[in-house]
Amino acid sequence: MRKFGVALVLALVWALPVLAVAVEKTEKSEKVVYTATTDSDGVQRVEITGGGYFFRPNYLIVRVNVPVELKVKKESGFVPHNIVMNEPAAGMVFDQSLSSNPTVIKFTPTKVGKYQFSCSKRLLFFESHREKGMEGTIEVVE
Ligand SMILES: [Cu+2]
Repeated sequence: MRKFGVALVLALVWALPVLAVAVEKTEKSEKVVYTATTDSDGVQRVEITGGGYFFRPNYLIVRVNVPVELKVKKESGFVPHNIVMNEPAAGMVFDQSLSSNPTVIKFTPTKVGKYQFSCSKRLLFFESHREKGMEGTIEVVE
């Protein structure tokens, strides 16, 4: 009985860090939706912050055929990040490194659908930033 108790405690001690990591991962990939509105000058302005290892918001909803100005910046820290999308058929192609000074990416989405963006950085043989949670979606709607 006493042996069983010790084994149980050991099992819990081993499991806790695993559980903690699992929870952290879920939080990182939590979906944060932002629906763009069109300013009086006819532009949809959206801001995205990237960091280790997330984009916030990570799900944008924009109108088709209305220009978008995507202001991107990086959370403070030394790890380099970028934001990449390669959807020429939908009018959205960019590859922008992120810095703490915001940069504006301009495009006009031309096709309804859901398109992925991500960070393409990876340190050596480790998981890519995308695999760690640095990805998101632009949903283009009518
Ligand atoms: Cu990154």
